Amino acid sequence: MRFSHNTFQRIRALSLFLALILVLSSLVWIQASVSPASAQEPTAGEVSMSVQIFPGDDVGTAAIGTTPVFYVGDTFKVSIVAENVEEPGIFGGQFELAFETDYLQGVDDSMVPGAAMQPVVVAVNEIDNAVGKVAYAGSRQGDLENVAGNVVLATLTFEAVGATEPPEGQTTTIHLVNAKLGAKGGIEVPVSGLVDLEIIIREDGGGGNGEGDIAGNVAVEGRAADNQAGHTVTAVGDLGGELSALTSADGHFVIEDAPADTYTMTANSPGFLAAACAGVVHTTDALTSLDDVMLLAGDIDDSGEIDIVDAAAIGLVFGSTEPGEIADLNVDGEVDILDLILMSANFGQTSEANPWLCQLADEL
Ligand SMILES: [Ca+2]
Ligand SMILES: [Ca+2]
Repeated sequence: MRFSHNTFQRIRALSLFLALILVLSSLVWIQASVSPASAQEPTAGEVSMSVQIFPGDDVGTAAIGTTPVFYVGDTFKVSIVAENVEEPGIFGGQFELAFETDYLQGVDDSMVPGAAMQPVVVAVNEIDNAVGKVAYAGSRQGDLENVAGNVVLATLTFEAVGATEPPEGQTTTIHLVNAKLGAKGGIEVPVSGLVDLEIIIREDGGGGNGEGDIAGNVAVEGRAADNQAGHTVTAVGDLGGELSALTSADGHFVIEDAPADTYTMTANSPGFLAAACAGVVHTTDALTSLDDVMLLAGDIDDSGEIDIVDAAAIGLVFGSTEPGEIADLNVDGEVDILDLILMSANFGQTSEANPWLCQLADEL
């Protein structure tokens, strides 16, 4: 068989075309396989800093690419992270956060340096909830190496105090400003971008007593039913979480949005015998409602036992009209025989012998 000149040219053109496609597609393949790695290795000077929700916290409906949602009363942790720090790394960093005080408050003393920076010299650690500002400056301490990679400079806790919605989708922003990084020797490491954190805050549906809450009533002896404010209820989870709430005047308490866990609940109030209830299984899709508890009067020193030490403690301040005196068990403004009677009637009682039967209804 003999090809005509034309046919030969067509075959040659087709071959070249196919070869070109092969070369192009392999280039695309090389590009595709190289891109992810190169994204993790930016050129020098491309360090960015961001405010991030601390991993592991309950972030409501948040998923990648969506705005985190919290409810009024929630607390959440944020980390300030230096990202893509290349060798030789950083030795210290400073930053400020600006936030809207109508929506957010920083939790006092909650700011701690990131683990990778430890041990660390912290020169500035301020949370100013009046103006909505956080300031931090910390450097590694002593003869240590720089650190590289994604470096958490510090972590702090915010409380959501006001709703950003409605209108739906309205957010509040934690702005990252005045950020600087430096390496050993006092050499500045340029920061190319600062990434803020936007969040949505919603009113809690019905202000508690809803799905995921733990609620009940705590009263103390010797006081009127409408004079039961300020007793403490603590929930300690088997997974290590600890939550607490105070009673309102009618003795009601709500621990809002408690993570699913098995809790030991403890009710306590100064001057009264603490009562505990173990093994409270709580899920986030139901209200865990506990049975009422009445705390016995007279454990002045909070030892878990009403004994001679408590009697002596009342004797020591007998006749006192000092406001807030713990021995004034019935809060009538004076430590007198009525308080001693309340205590003496419980002489010998212990917390252990007087548990909070918080799930009585379930057990019957
Ligand atoms: Ca005692
Ligand atoms: Ca009294």
